[in-house]
Amino acid sequence: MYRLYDYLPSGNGYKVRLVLKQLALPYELIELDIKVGASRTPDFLAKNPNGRIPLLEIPQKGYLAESHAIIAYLAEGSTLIPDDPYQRARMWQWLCFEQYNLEPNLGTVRFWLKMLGKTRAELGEKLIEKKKSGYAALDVLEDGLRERNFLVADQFTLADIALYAYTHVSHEGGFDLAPYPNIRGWCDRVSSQPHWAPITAP
Ligand SMILES: N[C@@H](CCC(=O)N[C@@H](CS)C(=O)NCC(=O)O)C(=O)O
Repeated sequence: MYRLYDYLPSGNGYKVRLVLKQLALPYELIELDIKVGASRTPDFLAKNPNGRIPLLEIPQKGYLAESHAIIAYLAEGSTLIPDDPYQRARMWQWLCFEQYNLEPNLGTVRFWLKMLGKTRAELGEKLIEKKKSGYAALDVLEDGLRERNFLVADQFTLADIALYAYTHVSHEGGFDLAPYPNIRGWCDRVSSQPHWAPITAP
């Protein structure tokens, strides 16, 4: 059975849990409290020298880090990855965008405000910059969803799971999705998929 090292509020971890659920793959969850450095212990660093969750332990193989590497491994051969090479590349385009433009802004602001309890005054200019970049990423996502049910190939893929993870909880970082009707409709479609579960569900 797979073993997943994770922290339930993590959007990166949530992507992996959603794919495991979607594909009905059984797994054991090992929860680590990253707020108190549980992913930075010598024991965990021996498993993932980058000191971060999610980390998947694959029987007879080893450890796999990085949410998008993990979900691509798990979903190999399923309908969550388009067959057509161009559509598959477009899925990867969104996955790369998520890691470079969306998660570092939406995810980080949420972590600072909700998980670490930092105040806006404490964060100052740093927060303003992250909010600006986060809204720029939301603009791109809103445009990418124009007249589309899902991001790629009109089918539910890893791109939807990965971009949904931090977007649907972006209000916890103070982002307002009211001006983004395409994103809001898409979030409803993603959460209506069979086997969907809320972010903190083990
Ligand atoms: N690019 C990585 C990012 C992983 C990451 O940033 N994990 C965070 C939680 S979302 C973490 O483990 N932070 C704890 C730490 O850095 O000590 C992925 O997509 O999995």
